[in-house]
Amino acid sequence: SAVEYGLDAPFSVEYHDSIPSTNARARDLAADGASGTVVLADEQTGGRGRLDRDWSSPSGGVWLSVLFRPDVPMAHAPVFTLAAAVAVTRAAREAGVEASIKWPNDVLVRHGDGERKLVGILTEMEGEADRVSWVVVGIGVNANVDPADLPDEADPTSLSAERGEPVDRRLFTQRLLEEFDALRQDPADVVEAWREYATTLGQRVRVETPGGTIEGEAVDIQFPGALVIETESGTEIVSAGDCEHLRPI
Ligand code: BT5
Repeated sequence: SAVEYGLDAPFSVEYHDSIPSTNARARDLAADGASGTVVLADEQTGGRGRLDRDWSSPSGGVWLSVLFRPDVPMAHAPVFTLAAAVAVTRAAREAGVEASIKWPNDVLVRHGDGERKLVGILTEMEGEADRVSWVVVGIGVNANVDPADLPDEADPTSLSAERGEPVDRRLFTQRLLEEFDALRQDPADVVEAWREYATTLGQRVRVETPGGTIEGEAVDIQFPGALVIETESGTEIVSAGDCEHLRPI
């Protein structure tokens, strides 16, 4: 059944009860020349994560993709993943859920020593090196979803599970999009906002990259989104796109 979204958002919103993937739909819209569009769905039947992993998207979530055409070089596009993480963290905290960010693309809730995944973000883009043609930022929020219906190897959680009651998805999505819209206009400010909510900084981490494993202390994040790691043999800088897996150690 259609959710009464009635969003007053800074984007035009295309709503679907069910769709294979909002990112795939947004890419199609990009190919047709659209911009400033949000594709929003109650359920996805073919949701995707990074590296073509499955993203489980049952009814009750906030599965959305923002399509826009920023005037930035391709190499700056990762900053929009950070912007999305900050925006969704702020919206979750306003909804009473103490979310924080794990580099590069997860928003989590800590429980004792453990971390449970609340949100995943997938940014896709196309264009020339000196200017992107379009960016699609896909944000998957386990909103009013029972974590038991999500793959348990990911140790998932949801807004409703954390709150003990459902969240108003319209309000939540509206706040998320307002925050994202403000941040995407000032990419230079995003990194500082990100640091405020990051769990990763100060941790000892192990990062799998195509070039091998990097182990050390995560000390900072650099514009547009690379992680700075102090290892025994010196400083390593890992771009978000090169991170296959990050584990606290
Ligand atoms: C991500 O990938 O975290 C990015 C997910 C992006 C999803 C959004 S939803 C709207 C838009 N449309 C799409 O088709 N995608 C975007 P990654 O870091 O690769 O994490 C994927 C892994 O998370 C999977 O291998 C599972 O282990 C786990 N997982 C799958 N579904 C989950 C869920 N709903 N909640 C928590 N963890 C999940």
